[in-house]
Amino acid sequence: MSTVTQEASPQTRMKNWRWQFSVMLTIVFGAPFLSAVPAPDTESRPLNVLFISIDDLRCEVGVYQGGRSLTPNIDRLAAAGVKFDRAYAQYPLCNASRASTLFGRYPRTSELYGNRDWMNAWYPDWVSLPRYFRQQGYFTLRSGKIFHGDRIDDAAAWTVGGVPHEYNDPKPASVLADRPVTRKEEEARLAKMRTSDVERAPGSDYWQAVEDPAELALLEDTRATDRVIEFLRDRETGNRPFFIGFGPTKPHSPLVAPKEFFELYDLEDIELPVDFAVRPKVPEGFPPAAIRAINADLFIERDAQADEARAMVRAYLACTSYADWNVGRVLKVLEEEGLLDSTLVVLWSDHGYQLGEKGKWSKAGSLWEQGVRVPMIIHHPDAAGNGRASPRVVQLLDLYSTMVDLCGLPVPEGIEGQSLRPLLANPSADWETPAFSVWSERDRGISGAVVRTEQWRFAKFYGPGAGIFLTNPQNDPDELINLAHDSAYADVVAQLSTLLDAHVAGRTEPTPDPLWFIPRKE
Ligand SMILES: [Ca+2]
Repeated sequence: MSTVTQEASPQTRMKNWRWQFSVMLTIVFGAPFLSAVPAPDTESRPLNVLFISIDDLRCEVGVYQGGRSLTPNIDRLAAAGVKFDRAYAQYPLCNASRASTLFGRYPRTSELYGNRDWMNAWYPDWVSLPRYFRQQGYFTLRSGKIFHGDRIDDAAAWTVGGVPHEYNDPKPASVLADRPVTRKEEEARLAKMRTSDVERAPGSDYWQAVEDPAELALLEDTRATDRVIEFLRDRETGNRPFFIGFGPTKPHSPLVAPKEFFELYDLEDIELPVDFAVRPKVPEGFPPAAIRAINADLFIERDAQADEARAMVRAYLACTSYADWNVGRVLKVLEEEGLLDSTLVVLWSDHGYQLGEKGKWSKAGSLWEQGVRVPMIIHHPDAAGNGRASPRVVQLLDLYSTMVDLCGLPVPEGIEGQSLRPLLANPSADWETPAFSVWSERDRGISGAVVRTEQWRFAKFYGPGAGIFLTNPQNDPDELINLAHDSAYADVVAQLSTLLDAHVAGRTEPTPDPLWFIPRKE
Protein backbone atom coordinates (compact mmCIF):
# COMPACT_ATOMS: atom_id res chain seq x y z
CA MET A 1 0.00 0.00 0.00
CA SER A 2 1.33 3.43 -0.84
CA THR A 3 1.90 6.06 1.80
CA VAL A 4 -0.75 8.18 0.11
CA THR A 5 -3.59 5.80 0.86
CA GLN A 6 -2.52 4.95 4.40
CA GLU A 7 -4.21 6.54 7.34
CA ALA A 8 -1.06 7.27 9.29
CA SER A 9 0.01 9.40 12.23
CA PRO A 10 2.30 12.36 11.45
CA GLN A 11 5.20 10.39 12.96
CA THR A 12 4.54 7.42 10.69
CA ARG A 13 4.23 9.72 7.74
CA MET A 14 7.58 11.31 8.44
CA LYS A 15 9.06 7.86 8.87
CA ASN A 16 7.71 6.81 5.50
CA TRP A 17 9.02 10.01 4.03
CA ARG A 18 12.46 9.44 5.51
CA TRP A 19 12.42 5.90 4.23
CA GLN A 20 11.97 7.28 0.74
CA PHE A 21 14.85 9.70 1.36
CA SER A 22 17.08 6.80 2.29
CA VAL A 23 16.08 4.86 -0.80
CA MET A 24 17.13 7.81 -2.91
CA LEU A 25 20.37 8.18 -0.99
CA THR A 26 21.16 4.60 -1.94
CA ILE A 27 20.48 5.44 -5.53
CA VAL A 28 22.68 8.47 -5.53
CA PHE A 29 25.67 7.28 -3.67
CA GLY A 30 25.50 3.71 -4.94
CA ALA A 31 26.23 4.95 -8.46
CA PRO A 32 29.90 5.34 -9.35
CA PHE A 33 31.11 8.65 -10.76
CA LEU A 34 32.89 7.67 -13.91
CA SER A 35 35.42 9.64 -15.87
CA ALA A 36 33.55 11.44 -18.64
CA VAL A 37 30.61 11.28 -20.96
CA PRO A 38 32.07 8.88 -23.51
CA ALA A 39 31.73 9.13 -27.24
CA PRO A 40 28.67 7.19 -28.37
CA ASP A 41 29.56 3.50 -28.61
CA THR A 42 27.44 1.77 -31.17
CA GLU A 43 28.74 -1.65 -30.06
CA SER A 44 27.36 -1.35 -26.55
CA ARG A 45 23.74 -1.57 -25.59
CA PRO A 46 21.98 1.75 -26.26
CA LEU A 47 20.90 3.93 -23.36
CA ASN A 48 17.31 3.85 -22.20
CA VAL A 49 15.64 7.22 -21.62
CA LEU A 50 13.44 8.40 -18.78
CA PHE A 51 12.09 11.81 -19.80
CA ILE A 52 10.25 13.50 -16.92
CA SER A 53 8.32 16.68 -17.77
CA ILE A 54 6.68 18.33 -14.79
CA ASP A 55 3.90 20.80 -15.54
CA ASP A 56 4.19 24.42 -14.34
CA LEU A 57 7.04 23.75 -11.90
CA ARG A 58 9.16 26.83 -11.29
CA CYS A 59 12.51 26.51 -9.45
CA GLU A 60 10.51 26.00 -6.25
CA VAL A 61 12.47 22.83 -5.58
CA GLY A 62 14.48 22.11 -2.44
CA VAL A 63 17.80 21.81 -4.22
CA TYR A 64 17.40 25.16 -6.02
CA GLN A 65 18.37 28.28 -4.10
CA GLY A 66 15.32 29.74 -2.36
CA GLY A 67 13.18 26.70 -3.19
CA ARG A 68 10.70 26.09 -0.37
CA SER A 69 9.18 22.79 -1.53
CA LEU A 70 10.22 19.56 0.13
CA THR A 71 11.44 17.56 -2.84
CA PRO A 72 13.82 14.89 -1.52
CA ASN A 73 13.67 12.74 -4.63
CA ILE A 74 14.33 15.49 -7.16
CA ASP A 75 17.07 16.79 -4.84
CA ARG A 76 18.77 13.40 -4.87
CA LEU A 77 18.49 13.16 -8.62
CA ALA A 78 20.12 16.60 -8.82
CA ALA A 79 22.90 15.46 -6.49
CA ALA A 80 23.51 12.41 -8.67
CA GLY A 81 23.43 14.21 -12.02
CA VAL A 82 24.05 17.72 -13.34
CA LYS A 83 21.67 20.42 -12.14
CA PHE A 84 21.28 23.42 -14.43
CA ASP A 85 20.86 26.59 -12.36
CA ARG A 86 20.11 28.82 -15.33
CA ALA A 87 17.82 26.87 -17.64
CA TYR A 88 15.10 28.74 -19.54
CA ALA A 89 11.87 27.96 -21.35
CA GLN A 90 11.40 29.57 -24.75
CA TYR A 91 7.74 30.40 -24.13
CA PRO A 92 5.76 30.83 -20.88
CA LEU A 93 2.76 28.63 -21.77
CA CYS A 94 2.33 24.85 -21.88
CA ASN A 95 1.75 23.87 -25.50
CA ALA A 96 4.01 26.40 -27.20
CA SER A 97 6.88 25.66 -24.81
CA ARG A 98 6.48 21.92 -25.18
CA ALA A 99 6.16 22.20 -28.97
CA SER A 100 9.40 24.21 -29.08
CA THR A 101 11.23 21.72 -26.85
CA LEU A 102 9.85 18.55 -28.44
CA PHE A 103 10.37 19.69 -32.04
CA GLY A 104 13.67 21.48 -31.37
CA ARG A 105 12.60 24.84 -32.84
CA TYR A 106 12.47 28.33 -31.37
CA PRO A 107 8.90 29.68 -31.23
CA ARG A 108 10.04 32.50 -33.53
CA THR A 109 11.02 29.85 -36.10
CA SER A 110 7.74 27.92 -36.07
CA GLU A 111 5.57 30.93 -35.09
CA LEU A 112 3.56 28.51 -32.93
CA TYR A 113 2.51 30.53 -29.89
CA GLY A 114 -0.84 29.12 -28.77
CA ASN A 115 -2.34 26.29 -26.75
CA ARG A 116 -4.49 24.99 -29.61
CA ASP A 117 -2.00 24.48 -32.38
CA TRP A 118 -0.43 21.22 -33.43
CA MET A 119 3.10 21.51 -34.84
CA ASN A 120 2.77 18.69 -37.39
CA ALA A 121 -0.37 20.29 -38.86
CA TRP A 122 1.84 23.29 -39.63
CA TYR A 123 5.04 21.40 -40.47
CA PRO A 124 4.24 17.79 -41.45
CA ASP A 125 7.90 16.89 -42.02
CA TRP A 126 9.19 17.86 -38.58
CA VAL A 127 9.82 14.83 -36.36
CA SER A 128 9.13 15.13 -32.64
CA LEU A 129 11.74 13.94 -30.16
CA PRO A 130 9.89 10.81 -28.98
CA ARG A 131 8.86 9.96 -32.53
CA TYR A 132 12.50 10.21 -33.56
CA PHE A 133 13.54 7.79 -30.82
CA ARG A 134 10.79 5.43 -31.94
CA GLN A 135 12.00 5.67 -35.55
CA GLN A 136 15.50 4.82 -34.31
CA GLY A 137 14.31 1.56 -32.80
CA TYR A 138 13.21 2.55 -29.31
CA PHE A 139 10.13 1.23 -27.55
CA THR A 140 8.32 4.41 -26.49
CA LEU A 141 5.76 4.85 -23.73
CA ARG A 142 3.77 7.96 -22.89
CA SER A 143 2.25 8.26 -19.44
CA GLY A 144 0.96 11.70 -18.41
CA LYS A 145 1.35 15.08 -20.09
CA ILE A 146 4.15 15.26 -22.64
CA PHE A 147 2.87 17.29 -25.60
CA HIS A 148 -0.35 18.83 -24.27
CA GLY A 149 -2.22 16.13 -22.38
CA ASP A 150 -4.73 14.15 -24.39
CA ARG A 151 -5.76 17.19 -26.42
CA ILE A 152 -2.53 17.47 -28.34
CA ASP A 153 -0.42 14.35 -28.63
CA ASP A 154 1.82 12.87 -31.30
CA ALA A 155 0.12 9.48 -31.52
CA ALA A 156 2.76 8.22 -33.96
CA ALA A 157 5.51 8.94 -31.42
CA TRP A 158 4.42 6.26 -29.01
CA THR A 159 4.57 2.49 -29.16
CA VAL A 160 2.03 2.61 -26.35
CA GLY A 161 0.11 5.46 -24.72
CA GLY A 162 -0.48 7.74 -27.71
CA VAL A 163 -3.86 9.28 -28.50
CA PRO A 164 -5.16 11.15 -31.57
CA HIS A 165 -4.91 14.92 -31.20
CA GLU A 166 -7.90 17.19 -30.96
CA TYR A 167 -6.46 20.19 -32.81
CA ASN A 168 -5.28 20.01 -36.39
CA ASP A 169 -5.77 23.40 -38.04
CA PRO A 170 -3.14 24.38 -40.62
CA LYS A 171 -0.91 27.38 -40.04
CA PRO A 172 -2.69 30.64 -40.90
CA ALA A 173 -1.51 32.34 -44.10
CA SER A 174 -0.07 35.15 -42.00
CA VAL A 175 0.67 35.00 -38.31
CA LEU A 176 1.76 38.64 -38.37
CA ALA A 177 -0.65 41.57 -38.28
CA ASP A 178 -0.41 44.06 -41.16
CA ARG A 179 -1.25 47.04 -38.91
CA PRO A 180 -1.23 47.92 -35.20
CA VAL A 181 -4.23 46.92 -33.13
CA THR A 182 -6.68 49.76 -32.48
CA ARG A 183 -7.75 50.72 -28.99
CA LYS A 184 -11.32 49.60 -29.76
CA GLU A 185 -10.13 46.18 -30.91
CA GLU A 186 -7.99 45.80 -27.83
CA GLU A 187 -10.85 46.72 -25.50
CA ALA A 188 -13.05 44.13 -27.19
CA ARG A 189 -10.33 41.49 -26.89
CA LEU A 190 -9.79 42.15 -23.18
CA ALA A 191 -13.54 42.01 -22.50
CA LYS A 192 -13.77 38.66 -24.29
CA MET A 193 -10.73 37.33 -22.43
CA ARG A 194 -12.21 38.34 -19.05
CA THR A 195 -15.44 36.48 -19.86
CA SER A 196 -13.72 33.30 -21.04
CA ASP A 197 -11.25 33.30 -18.12
CA VAL A 198 -14.08 33.71 -15.61
CA GLU A 199 -15.91 30.81 -17.27
CA ARG A 200 -12.77 28.71 -16.92
CA ALA A 201 -12.11 29.70 -13.31
CA PRO A 202 -14.17 27.00 -11.54
CA GLY A 203 -11.98 24.29 -13.14
CA SER A 204 -8.69 25.97 -12.30
CA ASP A 205 -8.82 28.52 -9.51
CA TYR A 206 -8.87 26.42 -6.32
CA TRP A 207 -6.91 24.04 -4.12
CA GLN A 208 -7.95 20.77 -2.54
CA ALA A 209 -6.28 18.46 -0.02
CA VAL A 210 -7.58 15.00 -0.91
CA GLU A 211 -8.34 12.53 1.89
CA ASP A 212 -10.99 10.18 0.59
CA PRO A 213 -9.36 6.86 -0.49
CA ALA A 214 -11.65 6.58 -3.50
CA GLU A 215 -10.60 10.06 -4.70
CA LEU A 216 -6.93 9.36 -3.99
CA ALA A 217 -7.05 6.29 -6.18
CA LEU A 218 -8.37 8.39 -9.06
CA LEU A 219 -5.68 11.07 -9.00
CA GLU A 220 -4.33 11.36 -12.52
CA ASP A 221 -0.65 11.66 -11.57
CA THR A 222 -0.79 8.70 -9.19
CA ARG A 223 -2.21 6.61 -12.01
CA ALA A 224 0.29 7.89 -14.59
CA THR A 225 3.10 6.98 -12.19
CA ASP A 226 1.64 3.51 -11.56
CA ARG A 227 1.56 2.99 -15.33
CA VAL A 228 5.29 3.79 -15.63
CA ILE A 229 6.10 1.49 -12.71
CA GLU A 230 4.09 -1.33 -14.23
CA PHE A 231 6.00 -0.87 -17.49
CA LEU A 232 9.39 -0.84 -15.74
CA ARG A 233 8.52 -4.05 -13.87
CA ASP A 234 7.35 -5.94 -16.98
CA ARG A 235 9.48 -4.30 -19.68
CA GLU A 236 8.12 -6.23 -22.60
CA THR A 237 9.95 -4.21 -25.22
CA GLY A 238 11.21 -7.06 -27.39
CA ASN A 239 14.86 -6.28 -26.55
CA ARG A 240 14.50 -2.69 -27.66
CA PRO A 241 15.80 0.16 -25.48
CA PHE A 242 12.97 2.19 -24.00
CA PHE A 243 12.03 5.86 -24.03
CA ILE A 244 9.55 6.72 -21.31
CA GLY A 245 7.75 10.05 -21.48
CA PHE A 246 6.51 10.57 -17.92
CA GLY A 247 4.53 13.77 -17.38
CA PRO A 248 3.18 14.61 -13.90
CA THR A 249 0.56 17.37 -14.30
CA LYS A 250 0.99 18.93 -10.86
CA PRO A 251 1.71 21.66 -9.73
CA HIS A 252 -0.45 22.92 -12.64
CA SER A 253 -3.77 24.35 -11.40
CA PRO A 254 -6.13 23.32 -9.89
CA LEU A 255 -3.84 22.66 -6.92
CA VAL A 256 -5.08 19.21 -5.92
CA ALA A 257 -2.90 16.73 -4.02
CA PRO A 258 -3.17 14.14 -1.24
CA LYS A 259 -3.65 15.78 2.14
CA GLU A 260 -0.42 14.41 3.59
CA PHE A 261 1.56 16.69 1.28
CA PHE A 262 -0.30 19.75 2.55
CA GLU A 263 0.61 18.72 6.08
CA LEU A 264 4.32 19.07 5.29
CA TYR A 265 3.86 22.87 5.40
CA ASP A 266 2.71 25.29 8.10
CA LEU A 267 0.54 28.05 6.79
CA GLU A 268 2.11 30.49 9.28
CA ASP A 269 5.54 29.88 7.75
CA ILE A 270 4.49 30.85 4.23
CA GLU A 271 5.85 34.25 3.27
CA LEU A 272 4.35 36.32 0.51
CA PRO A 273 6.68 37.91 -2.06
CA VAL A 274 8.07 41.41 -1.43
CA ASP A 275 6.16 42.71 -4.46
CA PHE A 276 2.92 40.92 -3.59
CA ALA A 277 -0.20 42.75 -4.81
CA VAL A 278 -3.88 41.78 -4.76
CA ARG A 279 -4.16 42.24 -8.54
CA PRO A 280 -1.56 42.14 -11.36
CA LYS A 281 0.62 45.24 -11.01
CA VAL A 282 3.44 46.52 -13.19
CA PRO A 283 6.38 47.76 -11.08
CA GLU A 284 7.06 51.46 -11.40
CA GLY A 285 9.26 52.32 -14.34
CA PHE A 286 8.52 49.14 -16.34
CA PRO A 287 6.55 48.89 -19.62
CA PRO A 288 2.78 48.36 -19.05
CA ALA A 289 2.86 45.27 -21.30
CA ALA A 290 5.29 43.53 -18.89
CA ILE A 291 2.35 42.21 -16.82
CA ARG A 292 -0.94 40.98 -18.27
CA ALA A 293 -4.01 42.62 -16.75
CA ILE A 294 -5.74 39.29 -16.05
CA ASN A 295 -4.56 36.24 -14.11
CA ALA A 296 -5.02 33.08 -16.14
CA ASP A 297 -4.70 30.24 -13.58
CA LEU A 298 -5.39 31.34 -9.99
CA PHE A 299 -7.15 34.39 -8.52
CA ILE A 300 -8.85 34.85 -11.87
CA GLU A 301 -10.58 38.24 -11.92
CA ARG A 302 -10.68 38.43 -8.13
CA ASP A 303 -8.46 39.90 -5.43
CA ALA A 304 -5.77 37.77 -3.80
CA GLN A 305 -6.15 38.56 -0.11
CA ALA A 306 -3.09 37.71 1.98
CA ASP A 307 -4.55 34.77 3.92
CA GLU A 308 -5.94 33.04 0.88
CA ALA A 309 -2.75 33.82 -1.01
CA ARG A 310 -0.71 32.00 1.66
CA ALA A 311 -3.02 29.00 1.43
CA MET A 312 -2.60 29.02 -2.36
CA VAL A 313 1.20 29.09 -2.08
CA ARG A 314 1.08 26.22 0.40
CA ALA A 315 -1.10 24.26 -2.06
CA TYR A 316 1.48 24.85 -4.83
CA LEU A 317 4.26 23.59 -2.54
CA ALA A 318 2.11 20.57 -1.60
CA CYS A 319 1.48 19.77 -5.26
CA THR A 320 5.22 20.04 -5.92
CA SER A 321 5.96 17.57 -3.11
CA TYR A 322 3.31 15.29 -4.57
CA ALA A 323 5.02 15.48 -8.00
CA ASP A 324 8.33 14.74 -6.26
CA TRP A 325 6.84 11.72 -4.52
CA ASN A 326 5.70 10.35 -7.87
CA VAL A 327 9.12 10.99 -9.40
CA GLY A 328 10.67 9.17 -6.42
CA ARG A 329 8.43 6.14 -6.91
CA VAL A 330 9.61 5.80 -10.50
CA LEU A 331 13.30 6.31 -9.64
CA LYS A 332 13.07 3.71 -6.88
CA VAL A 333 11.80 1.10 -9.34
CA LEU A 334 14.44 2.13 -11.88
CA GLU A 335 17.02 1.33 -9.24
CA GLU A 336 15.39 -1.91 -8.11
CA GLU A 337 15.30 -3.11 -11.70
CA GLY A 338 19.02 -2.42 -12.08
CA LEU A 339 18.44 0.18 -14.81
CA LEU A 340 20.20 3.22 -13.35
CA ASP A 341 23.46 2.56 -15.14
CA SER A 342 21.79 2.12 -18.51
CA THR A 343 19.25 4.93 -18.42
CA LEU A 344 19.55 8.62 -19.26
CA VAL A 345 17.27 10.55 -16.89
CA VAL A 346 16.15 14.05 -17.91
CA LEU A 347 13.88 16.12 -15.66
CA TRP A 348 12.47 19.49 -16.74
CA SER A 349 9.45 21.75 -16.43
CA ASP A 350 7.72 23.42 -19.38
CA HIS A 351 8.06 26.97 -17.90
CA GLY A 352 8.16 28.84 -14.60
CA TYR A 353 5.37 30.44 -12.60
CA GLN A 354 4.51 33.57 -10.61
CA LEU A 355 3.07 32.84 -7.18
CA GLY A 356 1.81 36.33 -6.35
CA GLU A 357 4.96 38.20 -7.43
CA LYS A 358 3.75 41.49 -8.94
CA GLY A 359 0.21 40.29 -8.22
CA LYS A 360 0.46 37.57 -10.86
CA TRP A 361 -0.71 33.97 -10.36
CA SER A 362 0.16 32.25 -13.60
CA LYS A 363 2.88 31.82 -16.18
CA ALA A 364 0.99 33.13 -19.19
CA GLY A 365 2.81 36.10 -20.65
CA SER A 366 5.47 36.23 -17.93
CA LEU A 367 8.83 37.17 -19.38
CA TRP A 368 10.16 37.72 -15.85
CA GLU A 369 12.79 35.39 -14.43
CA GLN A 370 10.09 33.58 -12.42
CA GLY A 371 8.06 32.96 -15.57
CA VAL A 372 10.69 31.40 -17.80
CA ARG A 373 13.36 29.92 -15.52
CA VAL A 374 12.89 26.18 -15.00
CA PRO A 375 14.40 23.30 -13.07
CA MET A 376 16.44 21.09 -15.38
CA ILE A 377 18.45 18.04 -14.30
CA ILE A 378 20.27 15.52 -16.48
CA HIS A 379 21.65 12.27 -15.16
CA HIS A 380 23.84 10.42 -17.64
CA PRO A 381 25.31 7.38 -15.87
CA ASP A 382 28.87 8.18 -17.03
CA ALA A 383 28.98 11.98 -16.93
CA ALA A 384 32.12 13.41 -15.31
CA GLY A 385 30.12 16.44 -14.18
CA ASN A 386 27.68 14.38 -12.12
CA GLY A 387 27.14 15.76 -8.66
CA ARG A 388 27.76 19.35 -9.75
CA ALA A 389 25.61 22.31 -10.73
CA SER A 390 26.10 24.24 -13.96
CA PRO A 391 25.86 28.05 -13.77
CA ARG A 392 25.70 28.37 -17.56
CA VAL A 393 22.65 29.74 -19.37
CA VAL A 394 20.94 26.91 -21.25
CA GLN A 395 17.58 26.46 -22.95
CA LEU A 396 14.90 23.77 -23.03
CA LEU A 397 15.50 23.96 -26.77
CA ASP A 398 18.85 22.24 -26.14
CA LEU A 399 17.23 19.04 -24.88
CA TYR A 400 16.48 17.58 -28.32
CA SER A 401 20.10 17.72 -29.55
CA THR A 402 21.44 16.74 -26.15
CA MET A 403 19.36 13.60 -25.75
CA VAL A 404 19.83 12.45 -29.32
CA ASP A 405 23.58 13.07 -29.04
CA LEU A 406 23.94 11.28 -25.68
CA CYS A 407 22.12 8.26 -27.06
CA GLY A 408 24.51 8.05 -30.02
CA LEU A 409 21.95 9.01 -32.66
CA PRO A 410 22.48 11.54 -35.47
CA VAL A 411 20.87 14.92 -34.82
CA PRO A 412 18.17 15.48 -37.49
CA GLU A 413 18.59 18.40 -39.89
CA GLY A 414 16.98 21.68 -38.86
CA ILE A 415 17.07 21.12 -35.11
CA GLU A 416 17.92 24.33 -33.25
CA GLY A 417 19.61 24.29 -29.85
CA GLN A 418 22.91 22.68 -28.94
CA SER A 419 23.98 19.46 -27.30
CA LEU A 420 24.86 20.07 -23.65
CA ARG A 421 27.38 17.23 -23.69
CA PRO A 422 30.32 19.59 -22.91
CA LEU A 423 28.51 20.88 -19.80
CA LEU A 424 27.77 17.35 -18.61
CA ALA A 425 31.49 16.62 -18.78
CA ASN A 426 32.40 19.98 -17.19
CA PRO A 427 29.48 22.02 -15.83
CA SER A 428 31.67 25.16 -15.73
CA ALA A 429 32.91 24.89 -19.32
CA ASP A 430 32.66 28.02 -21.48
CA TRP A 431 29.20 28.49 -22.94
CA GLU A 432 28.32 31.70 -24.73
CA THR A 433 24.78 31.20 -26.07
CA PRO A 434 22.16 33.30 -24.24
CA ALA A 435 18.56 32.18 -23.70
CA PHE A 436 15.63 33.69 -25.59
CA SER A 437 11.99 33.64 -24.54
CA VAL A 438 9.08 35.25 -26.35
CA TRP A 439 5.35 35.86 -25.91
CA SER A 440 2.51 36.59 -28.32
CA GLU A 441 -0.40 38.31 -26.60
CA ARG A 442 -2.80 38.97 -29.44
CA ASP A 443 -2.08 36.39 -32.17
CA ARG A 444 -0.50 39.24 -34.12
CA GLY A 445 3.14 38.18 -33.84
CA ILE A 446 5.60 38.45 -30.95
CA SER A 447 4.47 41.05 -28.39
CA GLY A 448 7.36 40.59 -25.98
CA ALA A 449 10.84 39.04 -25.94
CA VAL A 450 13.61 38.65 -23.41
CA VAL A 451 17.26 37.69 -23.70
CA ARG A 452 19.02 36.19 -20.66
CA THR A 453 22.77 36.18 -20.21
CA GLU A 454 24.59 35.12 -17.05
CA GLN A 455 24.49 38.70 -15.79
CA TRP A 456 21.51 40.42 -17.40
CA ARG A 457 17.90 40.19 -18.44
CA PHE A 458 16.85 42.53 -21.25
CA ALA A 459 13.26 42.61 -22.57
CA LYS A 460 11.37 44.44 -25.32
CA PHE A 461 7.61 44.74 -25.69
CA TYR A 462 5.73 45.58 -28.89
CA GLY A 463 2.13 46.61 -29.46
CA PRO A 464 0.08 48.46 -26.81
CA GLY A 465 2.09 49.14 -23.64
CA ALA A 466 5.40 48.77 -25.51
CA GLY A 467 8.77 49.53 -23.94
CA ILE A 468 11.98 47.95 -22.69
CA PHE A 469 13.52 46.81 -19.44
CA LEU A 470 16.94 45.77 -18.20
CA THR A 471 17.37 44.04 -14.85
CA ASN A 472 20.32 42.62 -12.98
CA PRO A 473 18.99 39.42 -11.39
CA GLN A 474 22.01 39.03 -9.12
CA ASN A 475 21.58 42.42 -7.40
CA ASP A 476 17.83 42.67 -7.94
CA PRO A 477 16.37 39.13 -7.90
CA ASP A 478 12.80 40.45 -7.57
CA GLU A 479 13.25 42.55 -10.71
CA LEU A 480 12.01 45.82 -9.25
CA ILE A 481 14.50 48.24 -10.84
CA ASN A 482 14.49 48.98 -14.55
CA LEU A 483 18.01 49.97 -15.57
CA ALA A 484 17.24 50.32 -19.29
CA HIS A 485 16.96 54.10 -19.21
CA ASP A 486 19.99 54.67 -16.98
CA SER A 487 22.82 56.02 -19.16
CA ALA A 488 25.34 54.01 -17.13
CA TYR A 489 23.99 50.89 -18.85
CA ALA A 490 23.68 52.28 -22.38
CA ASP A 491 26.34 49.91 -23.73
CA VAL A 492 24.72 46.85 -22.18
CA VAL A 493 21.33 47.89 -23.58
CA ALA A 494 22.77 48.48 -27.04
CA GLN A 495 24.51 45.11 -27.09
CA LEU A 496 21.53 43.09 -25.81
CA SER A 497 19.12 45.03 -27.98
CA THR A 498 21.06 43.99 -31.06
CA LEU A 499 20.94 40.34 -29.97
CA LEU A 500 17.20 40.48 -29.27
CA ASP A 501 16.37 42.33 -32.49
CA ALA A 502 18.18 39.66 -34.49
CA HIS A 503 16.24 36.92 -32.69
CA VAL A 504 12.77 38.35 -33.35
CA ALA A 505 13.46 40.02 -36.73
CA GLY A 506 10.37 40.05 -38.94
CA ARG A 507 8.21 38.41 -36.30
CA THR A 508 7.03 41.25 -34.04
CA GLU A 509 3.59 42.79 -33.64
CA PRO A 510 3.37 46.38 -34.92
CA THR A 511 3.32 49.03 -32.16
CA PRO A 512 0.56 51.66 -32.27
CA ASP A 513 1.51 55.30 -32.63
CA PRO A 514 0.69 57.13 -30.37
CA LEU A 515 1.64 54.55 -27.80
CA TRP A 516 -1.68 54.09 -26.02
CA PHE A 517 -2.58 51.34 -23.62
CA ILE A 518 -5.64 50.48 -21.55
CA PRO A 519 -5.29 51.31 -17.85
CA ARG A 520 -5.73 48.22 -15.72
CA LYS A 521 -8.25 47.78 -12.93
CA GLU A 522 -6.39 48.08 -9.63
CA1 LIG B 1 2.68 24.05 -18.19
